[in-house]
Amino acid sequence: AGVAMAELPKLAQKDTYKVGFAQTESNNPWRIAQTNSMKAEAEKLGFQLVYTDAAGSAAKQVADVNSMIAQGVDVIFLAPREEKPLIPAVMAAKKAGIPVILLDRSVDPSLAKAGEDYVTFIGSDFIEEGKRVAEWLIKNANGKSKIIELEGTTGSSPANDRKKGFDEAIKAAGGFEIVASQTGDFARDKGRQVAEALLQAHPDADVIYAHNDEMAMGAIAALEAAGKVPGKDVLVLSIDGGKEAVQAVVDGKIAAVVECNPRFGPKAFETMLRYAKGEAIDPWVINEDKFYDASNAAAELADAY
Ligand code: GYE
Repeated sequence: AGVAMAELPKLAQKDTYKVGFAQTESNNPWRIAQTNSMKAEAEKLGFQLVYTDAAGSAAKQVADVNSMIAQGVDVIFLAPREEKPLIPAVMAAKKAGIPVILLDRSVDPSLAKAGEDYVTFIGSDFIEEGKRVAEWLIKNANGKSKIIELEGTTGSSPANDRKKGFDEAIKAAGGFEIVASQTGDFARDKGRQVAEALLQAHPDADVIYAHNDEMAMGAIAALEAAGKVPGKDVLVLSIDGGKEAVQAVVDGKIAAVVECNPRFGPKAFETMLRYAKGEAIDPWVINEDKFYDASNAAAELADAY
């Protein structure tokens, strides 16, 4: 390996760029809002956007990145579906001299490093998100204690970290039990099916913590189908803070939501242009998340994506 290989590829300063955006899937409002934000910002700047949708397949996403490399894009924004399978894509781009910026999800830090293999990870602190949900529950449980956890996509950084942050805080607090924890793949229908099965196995569960809004909405459908009242019999907690979920907080069906804002466009392109200028970029460009519960949901509804 030559010296150049050890270094992050540079990005030249130009009037316009051909920019790749490798999206992971488009089956939920969060993803659609993110894609729209990226497209709108590229258009605003007059940059060409090469957009791909991996349709929920890490293998397709690797192929999508390889095709962007073949098309000679200047830079690649990658939303890696899972932490490990996208490593070869990051390395292939690096080898081809194309800088990669990770959006919204990260890769396994023991296998690829910011500032070395990719420029930076732009996104939320998922451990903190899980912890904030747990802290709200610890304060507001009112005797409820048996938790069903609906995990996001197995092997994805938000699923790993939202679980870690929540589980550790819940364990440290004492008095709670996670009676079941299973993946719903960040998807509404899968979340509904898994919640339905877990509610049957654990009829005394009185809290559902979903790693995203889509699964929370699925869980609400499962609760209602089982004749239970969300917000009363069972507290539903979520992460993302889309309009539908914030409305569900207003309606009392979701107890609390940590925001995870999908509007990445302005920050993504600003970071890219700072990198082209030769500015030092932090290994992690952290997004700040708001928090919604009954105290502020109505006032915040208009701003939710
Ligand atoms: O919470 C979820 C989406 O990676 C942060 O992925 C993102 C998550 C988001 O499918 O709804």
